[in-house]
Amino acid sequence: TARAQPRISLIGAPTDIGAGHRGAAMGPEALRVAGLAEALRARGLEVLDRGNLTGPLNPWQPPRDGYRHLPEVQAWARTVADAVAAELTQARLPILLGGDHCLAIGSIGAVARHCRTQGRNLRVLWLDAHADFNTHAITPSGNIHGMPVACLCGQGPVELTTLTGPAPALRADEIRQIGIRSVDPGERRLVHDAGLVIFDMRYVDEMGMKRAMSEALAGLDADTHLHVSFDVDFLDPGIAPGVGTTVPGGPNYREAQLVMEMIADSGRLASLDIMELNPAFDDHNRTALLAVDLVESLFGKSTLMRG
Ligand code: B3U
Ligand code: MN
Ligand code: MN
Repeated sequence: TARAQPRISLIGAPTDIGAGHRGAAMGPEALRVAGLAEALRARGLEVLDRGNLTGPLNPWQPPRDGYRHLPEVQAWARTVADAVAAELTQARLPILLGGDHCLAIGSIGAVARHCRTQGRNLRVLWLDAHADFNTHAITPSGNIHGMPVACLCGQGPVELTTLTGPAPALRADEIRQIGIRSVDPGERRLVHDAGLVIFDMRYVDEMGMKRAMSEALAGLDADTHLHVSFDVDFLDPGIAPGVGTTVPGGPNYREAQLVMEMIADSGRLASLDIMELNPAFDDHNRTALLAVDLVESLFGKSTLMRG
């Protein structure tokens, strides 16, 4: 049976406030130039581009007490949370165009709050080279884009852990991480102690992406809200050079397509972040075009009628 087509809202968050390199602030425009809205409309989806949010400029300061730009990150994440919440209230599917990954504290915080008030189950798929589970005590950089998962799970500064309500916004058992291949020494213990379920590249190498994704998507029910937080550095740098922190050995094109197709087949996708795209590192917008291609598959482009 045909499912109702989601009504999509694009929300630009042009900032690199939580990153270690400048340039992710140009991500939203690069995704627009690569034709994101047009590609989704060509799939028959209704798409509204809400334009860009605004927030503090990047003061480019060293870390203070283990955090770079904490007040500015809080301001951006709050604005993102409000914008995402407004779309969910209108039963629309928000796509956050990052911007660096610290903003997922806002988007996922809003999604989690929405699910709690609606009594819906929540599953977050975190596609990333990094676990993003650092804290001020163990971060090698002070960059808050390395901390959003910890913050969402209640570990972090009160300014970020209670952004959208009482901490924790998320339970670790609601998250599945895929593609992980860079975890800092102190972070290793934290993700273990938190009980995060991680399908790292070792797992993908041994078991295959199909198995990893089947397990990551297992247990969704008709009422589960599925949120995908797609850090573009998830992809192998050979196909996706346009990110600030490349890590070799990521999913190739076929594996990435399979990830998106299996999510599409679940029929549960209800919100999405596209994060860390950095046009300053890209080659003629190649990585943005790839992200658009993958998002088309996420919305069912490559799915044949089966059975
Ligand atoms: N784990 C490192 C590097 C990093 C995390 N996320 C990104 N880079 N994009 C850190 O600084 O926390
Ligand atoms: Mn990330
Ligand atoms: Mn990353």
